[in-house]
Amino acid sequence: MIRKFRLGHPYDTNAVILPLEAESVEDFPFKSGINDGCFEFSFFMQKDDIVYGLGEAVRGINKRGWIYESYCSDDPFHTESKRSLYAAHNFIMLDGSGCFGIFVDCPARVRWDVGYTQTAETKITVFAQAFDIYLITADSPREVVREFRSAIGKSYVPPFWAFGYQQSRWSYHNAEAVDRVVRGYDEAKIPLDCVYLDIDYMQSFKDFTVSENAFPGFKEYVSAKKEQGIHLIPIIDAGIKKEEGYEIYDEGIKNGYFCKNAEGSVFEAGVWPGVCAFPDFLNPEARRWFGSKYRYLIDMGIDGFWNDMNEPALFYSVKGLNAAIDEAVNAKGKNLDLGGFFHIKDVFAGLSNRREDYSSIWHSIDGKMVNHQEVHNLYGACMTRAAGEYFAENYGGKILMFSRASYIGAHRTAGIWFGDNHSWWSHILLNLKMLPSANMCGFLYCGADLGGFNDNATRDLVLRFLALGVFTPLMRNHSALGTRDQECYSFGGADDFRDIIEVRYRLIPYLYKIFCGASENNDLIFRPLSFDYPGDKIARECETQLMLGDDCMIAPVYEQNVSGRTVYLPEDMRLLKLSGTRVESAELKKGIHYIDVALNEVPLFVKKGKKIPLCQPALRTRDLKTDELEFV
Ligand code: MIG
Repeated sequence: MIRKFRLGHPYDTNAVILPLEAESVEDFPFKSGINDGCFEFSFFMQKDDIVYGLGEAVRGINKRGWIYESYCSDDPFHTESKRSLYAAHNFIMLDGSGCFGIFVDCPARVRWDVGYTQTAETKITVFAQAFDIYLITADSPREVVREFRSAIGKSYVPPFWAFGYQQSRWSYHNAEAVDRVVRGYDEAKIPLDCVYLDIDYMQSFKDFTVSENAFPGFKEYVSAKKEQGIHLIPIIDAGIKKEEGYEIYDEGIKNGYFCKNAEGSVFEAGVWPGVCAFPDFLNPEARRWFGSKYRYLIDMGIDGFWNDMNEPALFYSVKGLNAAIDEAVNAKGKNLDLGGFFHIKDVFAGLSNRREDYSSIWHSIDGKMVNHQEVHNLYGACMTRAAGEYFAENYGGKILMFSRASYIGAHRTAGIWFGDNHSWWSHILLNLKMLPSANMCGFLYCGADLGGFNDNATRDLVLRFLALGVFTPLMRNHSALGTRDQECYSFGGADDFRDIIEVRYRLIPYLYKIFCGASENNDLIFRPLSFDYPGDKIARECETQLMLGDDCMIAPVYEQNVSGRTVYLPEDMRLLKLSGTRVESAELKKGIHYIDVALNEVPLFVKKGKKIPLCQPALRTRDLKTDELEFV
């Protein structure tokens, strides 16, 4: 059952599509009240209760014992100490002494104190005067998720080829660099479907332009790659370069499509191209305009995009930078004491993504000026909605789209990736833990940067990361500027990498079926073990394994210098070790086992009486014979 409680006149976020009568928030059956102008409510947790949800967030599948904040943030350090990442996924649920879910439909900041201040209490603070809160009750956590998901609508299904393996880097600077990647994979006979274009394919980082120097004859180039079965996926950033004569900027100015300052001038901040204006994605007309701009690249044969920097990320606001420079100029020649020195240092260090700059942004929504803080968490989602709605209308389901920032609702038109992780072993597990949480919030097409984005990767890390990535709908290896190469052919011994990626291609028909089923039935692809074995204490506490679809369990290796890992089987299962076209199989009894997993193997645990279809691998998804299946 779903009930909806309303305070004030909330902005329509487009998250929930099921029409429901709103009750007054006064009837909300939780301890609640207004504190400091914010709405607060709380529920108690028994010792063994589990709290799930919050989608893309740090820490465990069980969110207890930390404080989280929904405030889309460009933060490349995904450590335990953080409260916010790029997304705002305001769905949380309790499983144990009760079974219910809560969705706070409010695009302003929301704080989730899940037993941080008071161990046995979850306290939720909504930093707004108008919102809807949904209360979902059902008999089991999986039912709560299904019920919630049916209210927010079916999840995005990408084109089939988007289940192939994808290679990215910031950046493959030009056509030669892209060709080297394709050649590298083809020569090593490792499957590949997509190569990514990061910001350097553009002219001076301007959206919807292509550098003639880097990619001469882009349209022909795209179609030549297409013939080879390779999709090129360009990045689109939120900021639009301030430059007279640049069509997008000029049109935005002429039509008033950019975000404003309080006094009505265009809000300006620095990102990659230097000073930028920011499309007012909250304004439906501006959204339609921006969405139609993707056509420039689609007409060149492009059929996939990733939307970046749409929290929005701000390196500096022009106002903030000028003030900082004034302070520095003032300090020149002075004998700065410790306080004085650190003040100047902090002023510059604090220029990026300042809340005070966000507060100075204004949107025009239905003719009304709305402060950015009231809708901050919708900015990226609306950028993606702009593209998604345009694609749905004009290209029905043929375009791959995923975004960095997101809000529930965006799951209907796009996927997400989990942003700038690190080449750290701990981030394999973080990737795993986000998967069921993202699924609860409707995001099915998702994945992390395999191999890790920041820092240098090692061969074993990339292999282990990929062995988890075999199961994630978005299977993309991506890394940052200046880091060590981490393409599958970069480390020597490419055979091991082929063995892993071929397993993915063998599983694609099966994974695609699970994916479409989950979208169709508002279900999860990945579930915590506790969803399936609620009475089993070890399963309930398991944070390193996941149920996959209705037949399988996965348990990737996530530590360095180990020959395998300990796995808990909540029932008798068959262990498959998949490697290239090899399948090793062993029956295992319920209980704890240490299993050996070589660097070129993918372990998969199959429940009794289930069969797993495999096809022959191919170098491209288009060459897969998806109707010639063998069953294990
Ligand atoms: O400030 O476009 O998360 O995937 O490679 C960094 C460059 C901007 C952040 C994205 C990352 C991408 C990078 N971008």
